[in-house]
Amino acid sequence: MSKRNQTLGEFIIENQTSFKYTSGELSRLLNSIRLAAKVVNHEVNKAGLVDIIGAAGDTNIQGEDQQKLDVYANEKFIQTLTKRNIVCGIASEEEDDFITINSQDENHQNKYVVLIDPLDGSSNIDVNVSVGTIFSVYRRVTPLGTPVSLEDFLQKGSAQVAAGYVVYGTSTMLVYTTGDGVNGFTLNPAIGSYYLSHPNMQFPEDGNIYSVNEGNYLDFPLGIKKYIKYCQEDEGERPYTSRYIGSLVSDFHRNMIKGGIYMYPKSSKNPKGKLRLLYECNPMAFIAEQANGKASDGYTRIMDIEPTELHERVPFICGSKNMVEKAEEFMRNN
Ligand code: P6P
Repeated sequence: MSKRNQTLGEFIIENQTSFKYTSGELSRLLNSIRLAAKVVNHEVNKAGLVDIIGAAGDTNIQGEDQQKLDVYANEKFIQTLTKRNIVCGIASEEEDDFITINSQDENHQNKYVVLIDPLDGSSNIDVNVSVGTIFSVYRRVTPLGTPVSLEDFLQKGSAQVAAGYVVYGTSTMLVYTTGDGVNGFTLNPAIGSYYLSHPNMQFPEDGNIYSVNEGNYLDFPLGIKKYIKYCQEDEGERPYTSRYIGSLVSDFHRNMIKGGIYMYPKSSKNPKGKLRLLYECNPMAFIAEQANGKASDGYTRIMDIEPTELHERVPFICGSKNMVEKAEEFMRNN
């Protein structure tokens, strides 16, 4: 049972009995993410004041300019998860390959792997628009006592044991699920504690916000074009409004509170879509479904997609159930 203004630490302890695995490690894992998010939040909030923004001069596997905050966030989450000696491996958008964590786990006894987008929406950093961290947690599937392998990361989203995001916005929030609903915690920066501010978050079944980069409209599949026109049809009054921040975490968070749909379809520039299945779409899909929403690639449930490679991309449609189902209907019929 959640109590408003409970701290995140109290909430984790109170609810760990509802978690079906040995929840001690998972609680410690969530606590390490909580700490890393506070450290990253501190840097994000002062990015404009110190010379930490701007490209780090390097590019990640996606061929995208790595912003210094990307690099910083990646290092902090990896460092914190490693120090807590909880996970056996980490995969990150900022790392070409997965990282085996055996500095303190030389016997490979840790059960969990974490996949993370350390700073999503980083192109917004230099223009002071909110960005986010997205994480996904699995139990390893290869035998304890052996080094973690790619197989431990290439699991369907339906096998996730936890997923969440941090949104570094007007306030910093950590929103996560362990499969028993979605809860949102707001950071009080003055004392460095997160407080339960959004218990049992739910997507409204319907909404009137659609989030898509309409600059790519001409390149979208016909079904998406027709769904966008359906949203824009003026049936006596404009039923929908377009809101697109260019930061998945922020668009998703707003849509979950107000009702809406987020779409990143495939296009000639992104023939498989732009968003990454393992550390963007799967965790957001887990959260969406736990909040009575829906997530698909237009045809298939995101969490049923069998991953084949660490950084694979998929088209992504996610949000209020009735809106996603309407978009899927247009995709099926065109
Ligand atoms: P575009 C950020 O790079 C991101 O992965 C999501 O956070 C965001 O929704 C999307 O890409 C923005 O992409 O092509 O519209 O700028």
